Amino acid sequence: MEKYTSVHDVPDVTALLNEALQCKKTPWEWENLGKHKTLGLLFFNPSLRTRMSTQKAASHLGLQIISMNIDKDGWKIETEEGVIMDGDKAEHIKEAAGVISQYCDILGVRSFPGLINKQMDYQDEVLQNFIKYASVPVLSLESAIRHPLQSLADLMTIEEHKQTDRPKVVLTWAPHPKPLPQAVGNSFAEWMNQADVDLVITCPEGYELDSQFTGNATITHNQNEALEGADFVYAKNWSSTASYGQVINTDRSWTISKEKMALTNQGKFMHCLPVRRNMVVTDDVLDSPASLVLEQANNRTYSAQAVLKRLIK
Ligand code: SN0
Repeated sequence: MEKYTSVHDVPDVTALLNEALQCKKTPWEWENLGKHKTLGLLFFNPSLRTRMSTQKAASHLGLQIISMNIDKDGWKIETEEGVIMDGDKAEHIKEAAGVISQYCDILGVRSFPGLINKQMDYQDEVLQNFIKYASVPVLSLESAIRHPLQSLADLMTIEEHKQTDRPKVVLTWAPHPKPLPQAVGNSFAEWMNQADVDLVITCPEGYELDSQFTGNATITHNQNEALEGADFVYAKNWSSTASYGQVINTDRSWTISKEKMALTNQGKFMHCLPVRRNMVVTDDVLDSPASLVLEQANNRTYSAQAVLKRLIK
């Protein structure tokens, strides 16, 4: 693989899934694969799981790691072409990417959307410019519109817990006090379209995700109807798509509760974390055996390891 930014970079999703499951069984089997190579991790936004799990995955492969909170510790980066740099941005992405490519053999980038201008965000400028100007493979650590390492870990978790060949997977919007990216929802939907699942997406009006991600999913504004018979309930907040980047609904009846889970087929609860307790999901669901959130987080290490293995080669 030349880069890892979406499911479309993966020629064989099932093979990558199996590779990730194998990494979980024998994490140290390839401990010399990354010997004398360096993984760079650039964060324009906060991270807990992505940073720690990707570093752990890299250490399983013998990679050296350079990690940087570039928003706090680096120069402010310009991404526009041909501008007069007379503002607060000291460094152009052309030089930054060129320089980092000399220090690192693989480069991971996290960059969230501005949530002001949909067209700009959906061009995924920061990630795309790193791909354009870096001479090494680039992997997304969550971009403005996708979170593919999370989605692969989610696919692993579903594979490990499914009771039927074709489980019903429900992606449901849930309330949140802040406007959040659409990346996790987009990416999860896109990956589930490549998996053998019955995908249903439910959200309030004005929160419909772009059809390039939702694909063949059934989409409904009726959450209770969606949850009926669900094997997996994947909750996530995202900001409005119609009133782009805004919070236009705070209806707490969308919170996933014991009552909501009772509509499912003894469904499992999933969330990428961090999760706002009693906004997105109630304590009694999150603290119950139905919750898979820690297993999802654990699988982040092995999804990252499988991807890094392919990028090293
Ligand atoms: C990010 C998101 O894309 O929704 C990262 C998820 C992996 N989540 C947040 O920014 C949560 C922030 C909050 O205040 O709850």
